[in-house]
Amino acid sequence: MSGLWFTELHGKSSGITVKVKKVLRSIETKFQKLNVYETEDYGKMLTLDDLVMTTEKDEFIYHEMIVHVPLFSHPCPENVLIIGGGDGGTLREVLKHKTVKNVDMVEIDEEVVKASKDFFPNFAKAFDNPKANLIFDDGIEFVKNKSNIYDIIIVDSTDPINIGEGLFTTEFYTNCKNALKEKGILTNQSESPFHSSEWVKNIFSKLSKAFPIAKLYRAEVPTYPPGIWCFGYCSKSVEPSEHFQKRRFSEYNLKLKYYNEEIHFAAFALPNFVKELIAV
Ligand code: AG3
Repeated sequence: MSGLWFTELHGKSSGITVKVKKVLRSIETKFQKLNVYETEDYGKMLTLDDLVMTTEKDEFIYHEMIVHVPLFSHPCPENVLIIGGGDGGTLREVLKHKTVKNVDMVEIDEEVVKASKDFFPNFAKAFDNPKANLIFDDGIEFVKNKSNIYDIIIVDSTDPINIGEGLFTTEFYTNCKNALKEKGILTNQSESPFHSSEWVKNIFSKLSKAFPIAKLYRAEVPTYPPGIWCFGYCSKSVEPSEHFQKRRFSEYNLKLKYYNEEIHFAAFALPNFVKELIAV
């Protein structure tokens, strides 16, 4: 294979390889290695510590799913907290909801936001919205000792290694639960059951310890570790299928590329090997 290629290894002996037209940024931030590539097939691509975070071509799948499943389950989401999500894709989707009055976005690494502003205009436009309140801080510290504040918390993090690790503990999830109001909902990215089954199992077991309602739902993200990609859904009282906000969903009539009413329900249907993985 001639030319420049980026490879993310999934384990030791397989992975994803993408042909690169141009390296747009390559820096070590205070927290991690950050790269932006112009790729042949996926548009611009952001990687952190050589893990694919997002690409222009397939970002809609992950961002729509981590956002609209909880926001169209909640009866009236007004105050939202995003932890991580520095590229702005999650924020952009949250701001499509007219009920939302305020979004706190707590990102640890300013350079991720800067990269988004420099290279991903379709994400970064969200930062200019007056409802968006950007905070550069450690999400783990931010949620400590907060009680009854948010309707929705979305944890849009990297993998459970390095700086991401603390966002996958029972203590952190319990702090999130306390920061949520009674009808509050948390979603997070919960990895690939095909590729990293132990992570999925651990994440789910911790989420279920912290919340009375804990579920996994799924989507397919072509540039992430293979097969199914999981999201955690947790709440103190709001069950996603029972509470689907049909009227609001129809009224908004959002032009989305992945999420729709059927997907809202179907995403919670899990293959047997995943059910077995998370069975207690
Ligand atoms: N969050 C990253 C999901 C994890 C991807 N893992 C991997 N490639 N090994 C995405 C941030 C998008 N806002």
